[in-house]
Amino acid sequence: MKLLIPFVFLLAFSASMRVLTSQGGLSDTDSQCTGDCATPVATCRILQNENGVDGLIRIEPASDGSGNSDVYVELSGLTPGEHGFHVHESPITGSDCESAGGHFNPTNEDHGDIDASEHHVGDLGNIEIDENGNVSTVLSSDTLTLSGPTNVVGRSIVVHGGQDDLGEGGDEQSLANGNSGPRVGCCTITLQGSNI
Ligand SMILES: [Cu+2]
Ligand SMILES: [Zn+2]
Repeated sequence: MKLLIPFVFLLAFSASMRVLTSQGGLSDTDSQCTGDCATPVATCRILQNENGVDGLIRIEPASDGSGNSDVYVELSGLTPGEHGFHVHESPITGSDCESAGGHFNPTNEDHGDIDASEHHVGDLGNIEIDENGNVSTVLSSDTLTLSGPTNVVGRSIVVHGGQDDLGEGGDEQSLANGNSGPRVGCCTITLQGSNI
């Protein structure tokens, strides 16, 4: 009995310490998770250019746990209809959309639609512009990411003046870039710290 009392006391003491430690641990984790632990979000801002195109694109991991990336697109100043829309391999130098280079294609595939069995990682298909020249849509890509070999951060997004033939054009250019026409808007993709 003499030994039992200190033992019980010790047990109770160590249990209360565990609770304190775990509470402290939780709040520590919270305060550290404003940076690396938070959901990564990347944005790409098209500043109004001589074509009159501007807008914002935001990329973030899909919240459904699918591993896809959601691409939120809000653009204005475009001509109504379908416009090719892609991630290109290089950042934009100045305001020259030609500096974007070719489509981002780390897996060395042919050009295609966003959900085709074969397509460039950067292929996002066409975006549909309404009669007022605007688009507000969300695309879902199962290939591009914000880390690893298919990371698009530091690369660029280009919106084209014409429709992407999605690799079905029957010529060599179709399998390279979808014959999407001139580059009417572009921006460099940059990583934001957090979406909180
Ligand atoms: Cu393009
Ligand atoms: Zn492509």
